[in-house]
Amino acid sequence: VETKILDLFRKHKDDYLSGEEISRRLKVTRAAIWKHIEKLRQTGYDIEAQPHLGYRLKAIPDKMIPDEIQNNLETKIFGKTIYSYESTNSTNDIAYDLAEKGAKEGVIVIAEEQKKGKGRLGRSWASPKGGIYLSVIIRPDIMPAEIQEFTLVAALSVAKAISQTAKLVVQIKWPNDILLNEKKVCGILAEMKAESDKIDFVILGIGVNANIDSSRLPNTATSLNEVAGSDVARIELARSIITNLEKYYFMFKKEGFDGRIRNSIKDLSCTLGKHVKIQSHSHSYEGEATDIDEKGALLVRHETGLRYRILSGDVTFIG
Ligand code: BT5
Repeated sequence: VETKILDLFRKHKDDYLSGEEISRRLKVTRAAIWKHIEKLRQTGYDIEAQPHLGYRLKAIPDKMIPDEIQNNLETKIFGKTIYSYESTNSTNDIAYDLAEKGAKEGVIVIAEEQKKGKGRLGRSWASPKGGIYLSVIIRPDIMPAEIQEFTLVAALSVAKAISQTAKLVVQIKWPNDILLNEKKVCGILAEMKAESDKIDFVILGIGVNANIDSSRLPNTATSLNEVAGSDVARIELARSIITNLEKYYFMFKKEGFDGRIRNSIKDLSCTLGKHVKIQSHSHSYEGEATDIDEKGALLVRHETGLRYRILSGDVTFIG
């Protein structure tokens, strides 16, 4: 019923709707309507009540409410089910559990904040309120070694979403970062459950520093509102992230990585052409980053002419 009430408010933007009218349209009693309005208020909706006039929606809360994200969400499967949390340890952990229990492709978990946000290799991800913490379940038919491609597909999707909604110019730093003004504004963590040659599922975890004061972030980080000068619309951004994720995931399934996706990633890359140092497992490599290959690996040419193909690692720019 709450979703239906919200739909009515949306259709009659800025108008008052009498309790009688809502009750007639939704075929529930006025007392019940009042209760649902109270519930919406508790969620954070600012609903004004005027004697003789009725109810009016003054403002929606700045919260990642599934109903708001799903409103006008034009996807086939991504985001049709969204689990949202005010606070949780890690959205990736919740999505992993759901996937193990059989949750379908496209199911999404979001949180306002994370207590134990995870980066790669046991590192932590600062996750204060104001950011976007989102994990999506996918079940691609690929080999475990191909997971790197999905990290890049997710990075491409988020980069497009940020430029489309916040109108900011961002770049992809191989393998899993999005940079804004040369500082990290988003990180991607892809986790999977796989047998030797088959993937059961992949969790794509995305953390975006949307509206966060930089004092709450590491020195190497920035946030969208810091650069934009005002808060960005988080719901719109989340909706765009989900839409782009589905778009590029479907494109991946149809055309593979090596084609439009790879080209777009290369276009947005700030890694290519740079002199880089890469720490990968126990090895360290240095040289010029020359290409991202058809499997998402980074190709590096050392000054001696030696060439490396690197699947994952931490990149630092030199000089
Ligand atoms: C990442 O790891 O960049 C992956 C981050 C993924 C976070 C999402 S949020 C939703 C989902 N649920 C989770 O629990 N995780 C995912 P990595 O490349 O290892 O980078 C981690 C490093 O980035 C840290 O060691 C810090 O130096 C830095 N860092 C930590 N928090 C940051 C933040 N909020 N913004 C920018 N940099 C940060």
